[in-house]
Amino acid sequence: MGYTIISGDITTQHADAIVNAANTSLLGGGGVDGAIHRAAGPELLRECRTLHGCRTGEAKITKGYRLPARYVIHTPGPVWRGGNAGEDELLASSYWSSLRLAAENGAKTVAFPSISTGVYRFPLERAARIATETVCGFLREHPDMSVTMVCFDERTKAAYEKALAEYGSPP
Ligand code: AR6
Repeated sequence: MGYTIISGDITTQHADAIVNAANTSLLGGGGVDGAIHRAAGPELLRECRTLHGCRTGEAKITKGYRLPARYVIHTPGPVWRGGNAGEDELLASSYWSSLRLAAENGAKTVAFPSISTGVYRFPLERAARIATETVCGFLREHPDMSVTMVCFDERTKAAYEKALAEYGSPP
């Protein structure tokens, strides 16, 4: 199956690429971003400094350094501002841009965290629905790729499982 939901820590995933829920500076932060930088080592920040940031909803790629993953794809998801500031489209764009960058770099297996649902406060169920539609839509066009959604807590995992059940049959 092309799309799998698990609970776990994204820094231990043996995927071709893991996605980082970054901020627009790409210079690190808390949450999953902090965990990825800690696990990858200081070389990651050094490469990130050469990228000069990234716009919300877009994505940039680096090497994975000490991570088991070959690449890290950094995408700043939207900060939740109430829902009328383009948040839905920007979140979909974060997933789509990350997957397109993975495909362009030959990464066939990609692991995502739940983008924007931590510090950025995007409502979890709404984010899970957007992530599911976007990832499954992409996988239908790229049947050679597979995606794992790595959920850090049970509430997040339950939301992504519910969204997938409502979406219908995965690719
Ligand atoms: N593996 C998988 N998921 C994780 C991990 C981990 N090791 N650690 C946390 N999560 P957040 P955001 C989950 O806040 O909302 C940073 O400071 C977490 O439980 O990391 O996109 C950046 O620099 C939640 O479900 O990302 C930005 O400034 C999910 O990852 C800002 O936070 C996302 O939570 C981005 O905020």
